[in-house]
Amino acid sequence: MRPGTVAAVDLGATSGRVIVGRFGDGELAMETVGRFPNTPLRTPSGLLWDIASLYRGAHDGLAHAFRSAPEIASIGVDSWAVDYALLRGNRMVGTPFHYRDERTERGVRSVHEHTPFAELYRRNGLQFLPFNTLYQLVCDEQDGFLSLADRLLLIPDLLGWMLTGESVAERTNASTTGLLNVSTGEWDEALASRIGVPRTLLPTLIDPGNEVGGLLPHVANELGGSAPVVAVGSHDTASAIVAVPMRSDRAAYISCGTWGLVGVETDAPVLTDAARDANFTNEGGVDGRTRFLHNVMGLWLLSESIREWEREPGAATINLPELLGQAARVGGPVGIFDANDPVFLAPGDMPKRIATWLREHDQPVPRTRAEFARSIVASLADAFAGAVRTASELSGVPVETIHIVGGGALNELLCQLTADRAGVPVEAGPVEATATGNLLVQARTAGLVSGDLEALRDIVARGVDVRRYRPRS
Ligand code: LRH
Repeated sequence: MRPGTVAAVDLGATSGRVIVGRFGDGELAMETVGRFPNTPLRTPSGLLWDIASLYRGAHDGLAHAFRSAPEIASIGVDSWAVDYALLRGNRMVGTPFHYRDERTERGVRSVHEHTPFAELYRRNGLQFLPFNTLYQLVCDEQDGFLSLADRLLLIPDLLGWMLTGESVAERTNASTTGLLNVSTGEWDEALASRIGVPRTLLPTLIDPGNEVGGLLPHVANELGGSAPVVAVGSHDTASAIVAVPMRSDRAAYISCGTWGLVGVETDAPVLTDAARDANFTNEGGVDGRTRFLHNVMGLWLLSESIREWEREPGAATINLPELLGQAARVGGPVGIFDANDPVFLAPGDMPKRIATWLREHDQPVPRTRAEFARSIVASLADAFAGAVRTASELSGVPVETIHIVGGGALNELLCQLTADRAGVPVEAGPVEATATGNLLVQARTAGLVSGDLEALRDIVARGVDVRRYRPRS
């Protein structure tokens, strides 16, 4: 390992951060220099991302990063998948939609009218998620917006463009659009044109580790420093998987934040009918690996419930660790609901939807917040364990350990119940997996570290205190 410093911009669905990573002495030391909220906007157009405030947060965080570490060798940006901005020349055409906006229902109907899901799966290898980019694009096409644009940029590529003026499509995130051919890793031009997306809208594909470009002069000036933007696994989940300290031939991972992304890493896509029927996805990983996984609803169920309770008149702010402590002490059985049910996707009154689901399925309905939290965590653990089992069966990867990374690694009840339900030990950590994976890929490009993903994972394993949970009978 050669000493050096890189900076990660990591945008999550509820907050963003800028993290400086210092490599040296065989270890990575991370310093969070910027943290900012990501609050979607409900407007007459629909549910939108406040992209200007995200750029502001990233920008100010990077300025702080250069003050703290003027020697920064590169900058990498990652975010949630699927969402994008349309551009014409140097202007954005409107504000990017949030994937939880409900407009995509008609997009799904339109696409499936001419291309059945089984054909889509053969071509793009993706699980059905109603918000996959191609369904969103059909809505833009029908509303007359595609014809206004000359290109589309996924969110991390959009931030990259704001910083450098360069327009590219990083491949791991492009793999979530539905328009990338799962076998060739290239744009599926025939499919794009069938749904009315001109080839010219799709930027040149680049891989993690490739340079996007240098900072625009005014940006370098504002930030008080300069460094190239380098593509990382710009899909946050791709970056997170880089930082799972696992033996990928015998482990499963759960990248648990807003979503719970549950699966295994494989060398090639799994495109069987069984994988399709189980709604497993083949997303592109760093170094050409495949992320064979399933989206489970994740901590969104809990955070959206808390938001609802905090909206009640006179409500106090809810302390999450305290609530989880109370949930852990709930005695007796709680209702288990299907954490994969799409009724839980949209923003809104989550406790009410959970109660309705449980009532309709003759299950006990929670009476207190602690019981709700317990029901959510137990249902997630159930869905996680089921998805691990399915991932293993469909891929042939024997699972001896389940790694939980991301914010969910801090949730002791969730980790323990997942171990219990799966009958497999859980290793929890790192919490900041996404930023870690982002920094590691940049460090490799900068020549600070070398080797394959296993070598990068060794660095994580050496530096992180993993917490172990044995399954209880
Ligand atoms: C997690 C995530 C996930 C996608 C969803 C849109 O942040 O990127 O991998 O499916 O957001």
